[in-house]
Amino acid sequence: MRFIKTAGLPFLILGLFLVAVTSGCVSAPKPSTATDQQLQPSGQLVDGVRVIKMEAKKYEFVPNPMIVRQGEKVRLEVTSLDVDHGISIPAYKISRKLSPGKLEVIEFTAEQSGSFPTHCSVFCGMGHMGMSGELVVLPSGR
Ligand SMILES: [Cu+2]
Repeated sequence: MRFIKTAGLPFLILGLFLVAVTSGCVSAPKPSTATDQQLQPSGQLVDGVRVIKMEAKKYEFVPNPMIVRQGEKVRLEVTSLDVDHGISIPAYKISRKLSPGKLEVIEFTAEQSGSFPTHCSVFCGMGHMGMSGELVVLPSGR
C-alpha cells in the first residue's frame, strides 16, 4: 500500500476517473468539479434535437456559452436583433450571415467535445472585434 500512498495516488484517482467516464457509469465516484455542476445544456430537446434559440446583437450572442452534449443533433435558431452580423464556429466549419429579423437555422451534430470559440463574422460596428462567444460540448459518458 505504500506505493499507493505515495506516487501512485494521483494515478489511482485519474484511473478511477477515466473508468467512470469511459464506462458511462453515472454512479461511479468521480471528482466533481464546479464546471460539472454548473454546466447545463442550453435550450431544450425537441424530438431528440437540441434546439437553442439565439439572438445576435451589438455586440454579443445570447445565450453565451451555448452548451450541448456530445453526440447531440443541434439546431441553432439564430436571429439578429439589430444590424447585419454573422456567426462563425470554425471548429465545426459553421459560418452564416445573419440579417436583422431573419431567422437562420443552423444544424450540426456535436461530434467533438470541448470548448470552441465562436465569433461574429460580419463587420457590425466598433465592438465587432469583441463580439465572440463559446460553444461548449459536454463529453458523453456524463
Ligand atoms: Cu460583427
